[in-house]
Amino acid sequence: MTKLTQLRKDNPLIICITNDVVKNFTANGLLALGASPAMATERQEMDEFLAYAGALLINIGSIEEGDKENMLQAAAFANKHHVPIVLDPVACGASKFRKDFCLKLLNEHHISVIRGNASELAALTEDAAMKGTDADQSLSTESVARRAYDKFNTAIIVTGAVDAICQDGQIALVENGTPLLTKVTGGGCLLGAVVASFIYNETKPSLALLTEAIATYTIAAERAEHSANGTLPGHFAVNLIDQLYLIQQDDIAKESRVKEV
Ligand code: ATP
Ligand code: TZP
Ligand code: MG
Ligand code: MG
Repeated sequence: MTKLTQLRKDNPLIICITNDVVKNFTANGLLALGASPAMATERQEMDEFLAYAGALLINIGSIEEGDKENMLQAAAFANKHHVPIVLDPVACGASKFRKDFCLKLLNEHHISVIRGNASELAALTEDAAMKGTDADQSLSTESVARRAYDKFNTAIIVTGAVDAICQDGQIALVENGTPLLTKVTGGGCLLGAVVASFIYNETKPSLALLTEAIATYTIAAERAEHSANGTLPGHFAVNLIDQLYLIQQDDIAKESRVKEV
């Protein structure tokens, strides 16, 4: 059985510490996919939540000073319970505050996957600056992924027109997707949460599993674009939730455009 089918049977609890902009969209996306999201953040309850959670997402999109301790404590409890963590280092190249926090989190805790756009991963790896949350489209996702993997020695997903996934020094490129994902806020944030949903209970996810997660999401996005009024951002966002609900394992096998390099 492939992981999407298993996920829908197991309905894993995914703890999402995420930004204020995308909480509702993320929760709806995960419910549609077949996971069970909880947008819990308070450190006093994290030990109990993470004792039976499948994965933890830490997305720093609207991080404030007072959030740091909750995120660090959640990471510590996730490591204690062997729950995989996905980090989305939103806009970490835009301020020292964000970048220093991500580096501290990565230094002190085991993060299973870092998922960001090319500008974010380049900033985390080698001091490239960025403006706001959007990516510099001229960076090669593949080369950024390789360099980030060499630095952090954990799975890396760099998204863009082509998504590059690096695990165990191997790279897979997923060519599916649509630029409409960049016209909807949370297009990347929901992807991070979908990755967390696929890797539940696996602190070292394989390249194949990460590729399945990205292909599922980006094929659902292509199908959303081709559904009613799907080229309009508002309809596209709603269609994406619907397509995450409708997509089946066979669709992924038939429609994925993946290259291993
Ligand atoms: P940003 O902050 O720049 O919006 P992000 O964190 O939202 O970045 P993206 O890089 O936009 O993340 O990736 C989100 C999804 O959008 C991924 O699934 C990716 O495949 C898709 N995507 C991004 N840009 C394109 C593009 N030009 N063509 C096709 N798909 C794209
Ligand atoms: N501002 C802070 S977080 C956020 C915005 C607009 C959402 C970013 O979402 P994504 O998925 O990176 O486009
Ligand atoms: Mg985006
Ligand atoms: Mg993002």
